[in-house]
Amino acid sequence: MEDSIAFKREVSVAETQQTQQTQPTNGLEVVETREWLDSLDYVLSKGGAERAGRLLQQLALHARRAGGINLPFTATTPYQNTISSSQQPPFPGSQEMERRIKSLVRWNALAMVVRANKIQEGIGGHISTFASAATLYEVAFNHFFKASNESGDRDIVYFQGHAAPGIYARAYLEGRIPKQKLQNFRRELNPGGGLSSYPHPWLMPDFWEFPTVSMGLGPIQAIYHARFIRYLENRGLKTSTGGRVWAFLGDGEMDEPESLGSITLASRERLDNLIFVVNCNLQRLDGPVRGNGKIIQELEAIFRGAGWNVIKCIWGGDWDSLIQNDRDGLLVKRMGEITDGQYQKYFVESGAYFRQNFFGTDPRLLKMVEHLSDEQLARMRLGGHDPIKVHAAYKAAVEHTGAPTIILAKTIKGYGLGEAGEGKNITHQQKKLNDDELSIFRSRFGIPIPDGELHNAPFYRPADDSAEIKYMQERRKQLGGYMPVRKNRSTALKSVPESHFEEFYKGTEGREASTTMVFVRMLSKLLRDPEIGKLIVPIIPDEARTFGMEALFRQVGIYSSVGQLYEPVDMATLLYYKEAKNGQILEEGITEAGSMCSFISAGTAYANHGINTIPFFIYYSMFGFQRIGDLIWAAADMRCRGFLVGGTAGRTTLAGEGLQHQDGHSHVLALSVPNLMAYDPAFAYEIAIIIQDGIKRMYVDGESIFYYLTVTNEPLPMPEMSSQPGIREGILKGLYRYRASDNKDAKLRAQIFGSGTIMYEVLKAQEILEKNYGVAADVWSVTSYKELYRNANDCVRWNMLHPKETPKVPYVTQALQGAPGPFIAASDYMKVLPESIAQWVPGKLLSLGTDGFGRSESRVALRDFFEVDAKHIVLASLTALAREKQVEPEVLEKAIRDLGINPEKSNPAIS
Ligand SMILES: Cc1ncc(C[n+]2csc(CCOP(=O)(O)OP(=O)(O)O)c2C)c(N)n1
Ligand SMILES: [Mg+2]
Repeated sequence: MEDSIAFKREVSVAETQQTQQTQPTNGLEVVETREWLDSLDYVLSKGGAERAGRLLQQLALHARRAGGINLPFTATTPYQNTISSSQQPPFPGSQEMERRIKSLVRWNALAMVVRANKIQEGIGGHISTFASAATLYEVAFNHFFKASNESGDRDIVYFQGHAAPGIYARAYLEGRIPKQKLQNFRRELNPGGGLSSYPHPWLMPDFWEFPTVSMGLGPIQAIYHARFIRYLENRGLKTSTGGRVWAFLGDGEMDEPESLGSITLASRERLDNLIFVVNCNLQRLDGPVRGNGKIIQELEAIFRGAGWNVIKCIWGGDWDSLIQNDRDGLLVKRMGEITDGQYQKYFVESGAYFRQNFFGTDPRLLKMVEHLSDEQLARMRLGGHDPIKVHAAYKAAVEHTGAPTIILAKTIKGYGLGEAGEGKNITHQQKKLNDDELSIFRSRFGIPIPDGELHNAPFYRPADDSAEIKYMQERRKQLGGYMPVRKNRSTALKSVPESHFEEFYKGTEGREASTTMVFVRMLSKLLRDPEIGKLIVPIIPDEARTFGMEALFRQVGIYSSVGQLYEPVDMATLLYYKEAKNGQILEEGITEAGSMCSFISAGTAYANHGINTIPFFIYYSMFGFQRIGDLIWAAADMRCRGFLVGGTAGRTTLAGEGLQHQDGHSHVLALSVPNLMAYDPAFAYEIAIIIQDGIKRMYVDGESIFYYLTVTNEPLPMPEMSSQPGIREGILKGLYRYRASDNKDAKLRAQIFGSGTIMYEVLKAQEILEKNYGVAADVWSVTSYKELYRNANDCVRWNMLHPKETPKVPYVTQALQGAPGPFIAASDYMKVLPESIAQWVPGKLLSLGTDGFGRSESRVALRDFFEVDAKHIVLASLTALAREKQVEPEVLEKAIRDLGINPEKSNPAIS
């Protein structure tokens, strides 16, 4: 934080120096300056911009050598358009027609929000975001967004979440969304269906592709998506090229760490297929983005510094002649002095105020605008509202090679709302307009709705054969079709090869292996498969060695867009660090957020690119849900497929690492994601069954689900899969009897649940119970509490709604029916996880889990501390029996002593 404040100060100091030092102060200097500028103009006109640029560089070098002049570092350029009026290309369409279409879109977007709130007070919605961005979108829709291009590829567009009403309004005019749905904006459950508040592929799977409304997730995803497209191309999985990724963003949104955190990846990878368009309306929700500074300059400095092509689009055509005549740079100096807060004031004030406050500081400035009336001055358009300027910026962006582009377009928030909110601090929340305000807006944009009908803010769509509708349809036809459109563009896989999994059914014949090792071996086998091998995308945030995955470096290579330009230090070894242009592993470095974005790109490629890539993102489980939970939520919304693999998981299994690393709650957090399958397997064969079924369900059957698996680093012998009937079903549904007690005649019986590596503690407890306490316990492997919970809830709900029908019995109840004795659960996760199914267990459940902070210790000590080791499982089992009066309290007291448990030890949940 401190850094960024310092950086901002540096920028504004540099800016001030730039403007102050370049101003000539006396007569001779003025003449001298003129001469130099004239010479430069001559070189520019004769030799072009490149020649002039070289000359300036030579001058700077000469100045340094000859006079020791070090020009101050400036990350910014003057507060002007990057593309001057003389450089701007002619507008390729009918400006008048496009203005009329844009007005129609504006009206319907506004009407949608106003109507929704008239019908239902407080339903919400946003008018001002789209109002400021309408030109930015319309120019793109009419001239740039390619639904398919010459080589069969298409553009990918991340629409700013709060601009959704404008995107719906356009789709309505295109005839893609019926009026009834527009009427049900934000009321999706109304008869006939409605429209979701923001872009949600889950809710509108034929329309929206990317959920962007959680700010910052759009920009980071766009970067990784653009890079993933290159990955697909370089690996030969995608033949067509030329599609671009556009991300439309708010200037306030750029404060999110995710917005800026990965921008150097884009320049490092030379992603000239990526374009950010930042709508710089200078406002966010509460007020100005940078009242005391200038967001455009700040973002320019950041992105130029990161190696992006920056295009500023600040002033509209109304300013052209003033800027051209600003030979002494007075105007540009004044433009650079004004803070954003003050610019916002100009938006709401009169032309007279603008004249006096902005131009009035210097008589020469006042003279520049003496030919303009106050009204004309007040209407001087900004760059982001001028289609010619916006078109010029987009054209330059798509033609730029070698680097990504960011367009910084200055606009007014709530543009067109006038007194109802234009440029005002309250404008973000504005969703109601009175009749007068509606009338002014209607007249300003020339919508033919009579006064008498205005009150209800009716939608307006001209006939299909009207000039406007025909024009917009034709433009989209030329660009390959409508946008946004989401659909599954891939063909389902035919089957999942079972042979790769069979080895794991057999177990390790006494050898010890961690489930992480098992998983890596399985992945390595899948990578060799002739059909799906190439589709697998292993993603790692700099933890491959932690997970024992380094063998894959050599096997499939690490993706690098430039290959390997150096001789790796370990070249002589078998498993050297091999980077290659067609490398398959995405070794992302230390960024779980970036890795998750790659996961999303790969997991949604079936829809976005028609390619069934299967991502496996393996990471420290602690840095998943709690670190990047919002991206996982977005992945769920996007119907993303693939496997999230939480490595070295468990609160007591990852010894030594301590509080920040030991994960005892990711499975609790996983409960919150509706379409996520979450498994905590104990054995190799369970992992094999789960992954095999997962690939089938996602890529053969096309289900909109994805997976979370935890794997651990404790080496243990992996048993063979038994041939008991229903074992596969049990593994997938979440529970099966792993080892029944042989002693069927015992008087004391218990049922114990184990999962993950705690399963081995449960098995030890089973032995102790039988040997020392005469308790015959059956051991159950619970692979997924989440699945059991979901299934049980489903049954309860169905039974409630169908009281006369035969009640459905939850799977967990069915499976455990008739199992004698109390139930005990032990998990390396919080107790709430087993407790979540307690009411459906046919008997009392006593749960052991790892509530509390982890700490640095050995596994043995940690399991004792968290009370999940064999001795605590024995005690819990005896306690459960005592509750049922089958065991005397004295037995418990003795057991505590015999087992070496300190009853006064501190409670791990709050220690
Ligand atoms: C992560 C996150 N935090 C907060 C919000 C709430 N929010 C919605 S819009 C908004 C202001 C947006 O300002 P800006 O990015 O400048 O967009 P504009 O509407 O001005 O184009 C905020 C804070 C959100 N949507 N996402
Ligand atoms: Mg804004």
